[in-house]
Amino acid sequence: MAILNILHFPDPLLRNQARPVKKVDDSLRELLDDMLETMYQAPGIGLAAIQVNDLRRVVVIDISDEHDQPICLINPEILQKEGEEKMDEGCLSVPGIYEKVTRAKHILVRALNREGDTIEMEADGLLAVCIQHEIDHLDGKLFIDYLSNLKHQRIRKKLEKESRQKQSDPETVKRAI
Ligand code: GNR
Ligand code: NI
Repeated sequence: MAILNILHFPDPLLRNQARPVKKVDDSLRELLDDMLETMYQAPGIGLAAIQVNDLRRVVVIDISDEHDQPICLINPEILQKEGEEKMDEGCLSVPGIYEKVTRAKHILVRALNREGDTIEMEADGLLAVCIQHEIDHLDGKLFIDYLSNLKHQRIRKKLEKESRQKQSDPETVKRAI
């Protein structure tokens, strides 16, 4: 197992489109395990492979407090959406920013599980929000894309500044050497 490096906005790699997985094998299960470990450590309730610079179309989610209900979705698709709900969202790739986003309240999802079986699941509440947020990542989309241009620009400037400060931080320079 390994902790993977999470990319931060405005890294252009976060705009990549993920590619469907053709075969569910041990190499894919290893990625899923590393993603779960990375997500729990962050800590977060979801992670898309794109966020760790892997183009495979997979996400991991666990909204339980005990970190004992991991969900792995491979090639996930939303088959049905119903209703609307506005919820506060955050993202491990946009650290420190929390904003309200409107999404479907209830969804039906089809995906492969880690054994390669096709599964269908219904979700609402936080789980539905999280699944929609993760599938957006697989299509190069971030939750801040739903905000006004002005808010989007402000967030970009704030994170660009933080990233510049990190680059000149003596600890970061030491690690780079
Ligand atoms: O940890 C996360 N919390 C969260 C809260 C509200 C809506 C979506 C999320 S997902 C986020 C982890 C993440 O960035 N996944 O891509
Ligand atoms: Ni995210």
